[in-house]
Amino acid sequence: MAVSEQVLATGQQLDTLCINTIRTLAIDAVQQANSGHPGAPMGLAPVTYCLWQEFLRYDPADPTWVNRDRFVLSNGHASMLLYATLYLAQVRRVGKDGEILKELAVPLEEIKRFRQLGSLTPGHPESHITSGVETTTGPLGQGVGNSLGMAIVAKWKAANFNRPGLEIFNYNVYAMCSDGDLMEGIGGEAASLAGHLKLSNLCWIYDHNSITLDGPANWSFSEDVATRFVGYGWNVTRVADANDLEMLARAIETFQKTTDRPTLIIVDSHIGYGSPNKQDTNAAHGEPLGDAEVRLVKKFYGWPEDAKFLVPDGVIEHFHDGIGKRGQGLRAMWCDVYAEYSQKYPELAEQLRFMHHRELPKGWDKNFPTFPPDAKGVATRESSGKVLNALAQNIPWLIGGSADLATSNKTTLKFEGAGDFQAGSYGGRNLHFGVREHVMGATVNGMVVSDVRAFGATFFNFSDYMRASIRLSALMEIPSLFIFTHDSIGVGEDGPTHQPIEQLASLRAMPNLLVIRPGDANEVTEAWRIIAQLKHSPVALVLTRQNLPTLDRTKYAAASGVAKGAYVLADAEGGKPQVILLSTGSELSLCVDAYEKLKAEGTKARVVSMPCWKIFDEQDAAYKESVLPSDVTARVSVEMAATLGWERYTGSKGRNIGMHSFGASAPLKDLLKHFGFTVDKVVAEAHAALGK
Ligand SMILES: Cc1ncc(C[n+]2csc(CCOP(=O)(O)OP(=O)(O)O)c2C)c(N)n1
Ligand SMILES: [Mg+2]
Repeated sequence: MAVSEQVLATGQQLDTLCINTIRTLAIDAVQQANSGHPGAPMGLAPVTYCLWQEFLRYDPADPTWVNRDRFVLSNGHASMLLYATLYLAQVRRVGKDGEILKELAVPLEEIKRFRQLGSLTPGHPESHITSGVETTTGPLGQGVGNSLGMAIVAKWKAANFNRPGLEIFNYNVYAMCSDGDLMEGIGGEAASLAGHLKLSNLCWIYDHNSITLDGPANWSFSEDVATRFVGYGWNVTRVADANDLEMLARAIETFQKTTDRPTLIIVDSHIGYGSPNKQDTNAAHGEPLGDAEVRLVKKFYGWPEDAKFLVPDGVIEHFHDGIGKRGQGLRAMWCDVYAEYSQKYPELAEQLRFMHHRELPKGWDKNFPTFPPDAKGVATRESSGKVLNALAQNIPWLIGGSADLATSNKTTLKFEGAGDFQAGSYGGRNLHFGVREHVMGATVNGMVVSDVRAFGATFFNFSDYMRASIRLSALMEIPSLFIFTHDSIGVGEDGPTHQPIEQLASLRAMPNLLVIRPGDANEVTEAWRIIAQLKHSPVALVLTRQNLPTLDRTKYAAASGVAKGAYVLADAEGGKPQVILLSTGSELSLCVDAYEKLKAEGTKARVVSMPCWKIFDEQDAAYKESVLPSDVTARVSVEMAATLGWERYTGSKGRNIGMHSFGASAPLKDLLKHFGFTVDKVVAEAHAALGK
């Protein structure tokens, strides 16, 4: 092939050939798709090449190896950089059940289908679509947040699973990031917490290219990043030219030698051609170069100008001789150690197997509490804390924490040996995220893709702060667990700044996120039964601060109905109601009281508890009809939140009791009266629905 002839096959030139192959694959893919960002892959190709080829402990033959180094492309707009690297390193595809397939994760044909419907190369990296993509990135800042969770779990696994002479976990986490990642608040939250935790296994490589989409980065970004990170407690090092493979290698070696802090490598790069002498225009940045520019660029790289998707002879072989052989050797050595380990510690090995496949250990729901009827009752945050503590004792890899509200969220794991996760003592199961909701979300996601079951907690109102991360967990199809307490105006005196209104409706609108708002303590237990078994959906568990009655299940239906998302809790005699009351959470008992009143006056009512709309929506038509018979059109929903969406269940003749404004600061009993959450109001609306 012409190019190979042009380039002598000496070590250095082969490096250049490989780097330029990454660059031109990115250029051609973006050009063919007529969309995408060629600039960052062109600038960062040498950095990625150096890291993968020389350092990453990664075996392309098994991208699921549990002790592999993680590589996160937080600047996900540079996705072609990752796709090209996965292709050239010949990373294998992983099947649905985690089996390694013969096919490549990203074959060349898929690079040619960059950004096309159903391709393995979507616009931004998506971990549930492309093997070898560790986490979904694109929204800037999320990837670096995920990398924090990955590094936490790496430390946690090492502390809990390594045994003398048998070090089975010692992997590092590398995240590549851009100006945008470091401008975003979540990036700062992540850096602050990583520095605090002294996560020496975490390395961020910052593409300091002095440009963002709108123009020069200094239009909006002029702080001294190095000093900032030194302040966070990071080790900061600098490489003055992204093409300087030797200096890059030295920086990565410095990271590997640093044992007491995370490392930031600031790489000065030039967007576009990748030459320090050639600062090209914005055309090379966030959009395709155009045919003429593509030819010029290829000429600059010594590439045949007409060649498209060219992979010169020797390139794939060179990757094979580098990361391929090194990774294979490292994994083989690890497998030897692991063989001995699993013989000596079969229980631990079994745990790791369960973790990896998101399986539950035997007896995972033993000691789940059931709660006796109690008119005064208990807050669902409180009952949830009890179930969580039971579950966490049964699942040793269930870990998590709160954004400085653990005492309020009742999420502390209190049993013997649970411990705290802190700098230098990485075995604990209680994490302290500090007041950093957004990165708590991203961290939980990074933890979940690292094989633990992880949770994060805060007040429901602040779910907005972490929404972007929740959304990615839903998109990634991973079972992240978000626990939200203080779920309504029920918080009372804290007032409207702390009273969620639209959060339920907005989270219910999110695809693949289960929103569960249990109506009493026993529904909480059942909710956790569902949550524990989730493998591909995240959950928002929405809980009260205030007490609510524990319903008498000998009088009303069993809480096991929660498994179907909604169920008939109380019914009219003979099952033929005139009116249906639908509710969730703390308003469920209000509906039960209204039901009793209606019954006493001779009105046939039914109460439907609907803790999870999404699960109910997935039931078969017959079940749904049995819960909400279509000929009963007199329906009233009751929820202390925005009513948006309830019409789906209450229909055009239904009534919706809810919040139509922000809340107010006052004792709860006054708020209930003021906003109309009373038995009389529910009865009145039921009458109105019946046309009485
Ligand atoms: C949260 C978020 N906001 C906005 C964008 C859209 N966007 C994509 S790249 C980019 C900025 C590019 O600048 P930089 O981060 O420096 O990356 P570079 O172009 O230098 O690779 C923006 C704003 C995004 N991906 N995520
Ligand atoms: Mg930039």
